[in-house]
Amino acid sequence: MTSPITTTRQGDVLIITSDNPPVNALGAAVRQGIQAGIQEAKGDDGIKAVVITCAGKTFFAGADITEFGKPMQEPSLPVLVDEIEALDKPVIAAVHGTALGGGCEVALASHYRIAVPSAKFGLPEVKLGILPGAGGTQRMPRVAGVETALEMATKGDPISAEQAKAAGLVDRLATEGNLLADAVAFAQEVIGKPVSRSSERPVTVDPAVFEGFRAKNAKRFRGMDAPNTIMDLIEQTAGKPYAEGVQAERMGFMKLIMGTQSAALRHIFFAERKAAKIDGIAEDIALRDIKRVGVIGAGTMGGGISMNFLSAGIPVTIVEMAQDALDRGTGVMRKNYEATAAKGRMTAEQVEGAMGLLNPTLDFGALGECDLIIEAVYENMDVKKEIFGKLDQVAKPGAILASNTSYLNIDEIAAATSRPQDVLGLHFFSPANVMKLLEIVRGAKTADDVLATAMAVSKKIRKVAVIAGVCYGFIGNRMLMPRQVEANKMLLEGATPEQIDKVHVAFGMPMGPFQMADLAGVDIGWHRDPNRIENIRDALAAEGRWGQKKNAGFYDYDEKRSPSNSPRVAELIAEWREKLGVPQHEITEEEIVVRTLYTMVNEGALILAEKMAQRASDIDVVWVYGYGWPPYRGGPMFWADTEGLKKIVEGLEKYGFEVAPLLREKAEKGEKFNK
Ligand code: 3H9
Repeated sequence: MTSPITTTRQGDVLIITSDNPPVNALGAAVRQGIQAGIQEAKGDDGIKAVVITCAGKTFFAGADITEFGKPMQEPSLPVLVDEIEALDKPVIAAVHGTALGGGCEVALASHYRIAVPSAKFGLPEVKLGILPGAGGTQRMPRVAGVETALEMATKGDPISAEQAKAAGLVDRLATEGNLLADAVAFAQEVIGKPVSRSSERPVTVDPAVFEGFRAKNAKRFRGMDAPNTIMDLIEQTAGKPYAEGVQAERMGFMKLIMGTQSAALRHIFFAERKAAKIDGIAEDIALRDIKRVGVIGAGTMGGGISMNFLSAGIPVTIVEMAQDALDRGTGVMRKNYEATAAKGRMTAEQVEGAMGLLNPTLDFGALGECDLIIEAVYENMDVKKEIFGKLDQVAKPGAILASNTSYLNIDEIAAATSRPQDVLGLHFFSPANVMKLLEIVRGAKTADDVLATAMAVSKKIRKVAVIAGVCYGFIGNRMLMPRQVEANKMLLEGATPEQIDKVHVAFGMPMGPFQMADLAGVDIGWHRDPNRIENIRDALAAEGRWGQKKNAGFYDYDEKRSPSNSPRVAELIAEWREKLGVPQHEITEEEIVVRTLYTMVNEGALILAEKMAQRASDIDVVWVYGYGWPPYRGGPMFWADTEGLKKIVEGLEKYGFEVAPLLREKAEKGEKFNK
């Protein structure tokens, strides 16, 4: 087998080039090749300096994650980076694309770093539940300071080459497109100078930095093993010799990689990528060209959906029925962009650039110029059918017609047109310009190329998309239903909203079912008839307790939106308990877990058996990216596997639920949802 590493010479500089698509992961063959290159430099007096660089779209994006859990092939990455650093001839890392994880560690072990301005540097290991295990926790504080090291290693977000230069991580910026020549010139300048090894630099230790960082991020890192381990490690080893530090790093790495959280996070990494694969459709199927998108409805959803495309440089025609609604909608979009700009995440020109791609109109016929049209009006089948009937008249042949419905039957909507093959669901989550998840709903007649095009478009607008079948609520909302039903029942049986929410927050969710209701609006889906009060939620809505926006919902809120338990809600619950004569019992944490989480797994098993999701890992992706399921628990189906399917079946039976046949079958066979 040919090596992904080649070495070439330019004068007395040895260039070690990796070509290991798609992302130059540092697999065994790459490590062996680099090691051989370093040996070559060591043994040849004619070589005075080394440049390490990569072909293709990026510098090394990290260790090869697919090797984790398999027997290690020599040299390991920690050994290799030490060998790079130990060379007594200058080594220059020439970086383009993303130097991530092990890739960043290779750069840190090199004596100098040169990067093109578009390059990025990051230590994303924490997102896989592990820590930088090839000296990163030790070299980064020495090169860029403790604060930058803490930020990068515990949060995992990459920084730009400019930021890296300001932090001392990059020594020189190269000209875009001229990286190798600039790197060789740099190498020639430093030939003969004593090499500066990162591991030999001192670390400046200020206890206040750790204290401040911990305090600021306590909530963010709640329940998460990796960032907490990384903080402890950097703090405990700062000021200690490098050799001692890397030993502690190794132990921390091994402990984390064996843990369930890391397994869950790695599962989600691959699940997200697997979700993009559509069963039964060839990856190279010809796609439809999407040059302009149409959006029907300039409300919260329509506006948010439009922003995704505008931000990606795709022109949008947005249609409303009345001028004031159109103006209000476009005004909100502009305000949202300006808020992003105020936070420094967009320039004023970018705001104008995005808004300049928007064509707001009252003319439905203007949709005739669009290649993809997304309907985002309120949830009513008759209204949607009428719109799709009209759309059928104006849309050009081959245009993709999508509904943003959260629950309704896509096949029924498609039947209102003469081209059901062009119709599908594109279910965005609110706020649509922020939330990563997109459910692509495949109708009975949706054409393969329509589905594949939607998947490709979702990538362009940086969504994580999952294919769902036509069923009430698709994947996410369908699984939410049993949770809501049981949470409400438990209120009547003796639980309090805070008791149920607390269990969910302790589990790692950003909020529990009642906190979520208050945030979304207790009035959502309410029939708005104050005389028709059928449950506690209706009672709250009828009293104007619509949630956070009214400072009152299932909780009371002060002016800072801090919640407190509401005596009025307790009164209302008590009234309903008495009125319905519901027997009371003490509700334990176990009961809450079974009734609100195990029931979701049960519903997930039904969804899988009905083939409404392509695979269990797709369900996990939906919950992690759409509903705040803690990624370190891997999504409901992965979590069910770690909890034990037998235990889930027993729990469901104990509380009288009908167990989904697929769940029972897997439990009996000792199988898992995710292999
Ligand atoms: C580490 O470095 C540990 C060390 O500190 C210590 C070790 C001792 N390995 O995302 P894409 C695959 S931990 C193997 O769609 P993009 C990916 O699965 C690592 N495979 O592309 C996909 O395969 P497929 C720290 C990898 O352009 C294909 O490449 N590094 C790896 O949207 C394309 O990926 C990270 O965590 C890998 N490391 O984004 C970085 N990375 O086509 C993880 C990707 O079969 N990677 N693949 O589905 C990323 O963040 C993105 O892939 C990247 C490119 C930004 C690089």
